[in-house]
Amino acid sequence: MFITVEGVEGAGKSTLMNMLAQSFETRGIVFLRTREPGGCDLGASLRPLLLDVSSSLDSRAELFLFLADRAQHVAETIRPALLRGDWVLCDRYADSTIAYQGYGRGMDTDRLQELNDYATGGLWPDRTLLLDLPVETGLARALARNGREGLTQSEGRFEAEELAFHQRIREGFLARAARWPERFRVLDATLEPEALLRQALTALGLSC
Ligand code: T5A
Repeated sequence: MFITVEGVEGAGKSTLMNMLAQSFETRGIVFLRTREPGGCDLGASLRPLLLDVSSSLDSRAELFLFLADRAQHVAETIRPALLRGDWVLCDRYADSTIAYQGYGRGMDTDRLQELNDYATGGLWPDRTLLLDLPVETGLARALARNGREGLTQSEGRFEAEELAFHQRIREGFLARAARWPERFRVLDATLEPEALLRQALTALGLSC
């Protein structure tokens, strides 16, 4: 089973994925945990270019770097794991490109869908957990976390965008969830982590 976790900045994806990973281990589910950008060696090299606030990337260059990461990530990591029969739990994937570069940056979403099809060889998730919450809440969480952990803005190029950008992204994710209801499950990310985990497990057809 190929599972992706999506959402706006600070939605709680990493926190939920930590809890899901623990739950899968307890159940004896063999799985691979990965993320984008940066789930393969190529992506690890691209990640600083994509996320560093000091990068000044043209939107199309940004798009193709995300797609290059994804193509390699699928070929090298995700598809082999699925062929072994492992579950794959991925933090962001193609829906992020369509939400951020499409709805956020204003690129043509149908074209982005096609480019993602090409980059991934048509591999789309079996289940996408969309963590939905007001963008102000997510950004505040991300900011508080960065402060607590003493992080700089070194990975904050998208967090630094204006509020309207993040709002368009939230709406874009919700539009995709409405278009593909059999794949998406929209979860209430304002819930406490334990309650959110229960929603996620139910969405994956697992007992709580
Ligand atoms: N991007 C990515 C594109 O533009 N196009 C693409 O194709 C792709 C793949 C990646 C950036 O790249 C963009 C999108 C992103 O801007 P990233 O560093 O990987 O950036 O970061 P994000 O994926 O955005 O993740 P975040 O760092 O914003 O946060 P998370 O993982 O969603 O949230 P998390 O778990 O770290 O939680 C944030 C804080 O909130 C608390 C946590 O303790 C933490 O302090 N928290 C909660 N608080 C209350 N209730 C809950 N349920 C909570 N869950 C977590």
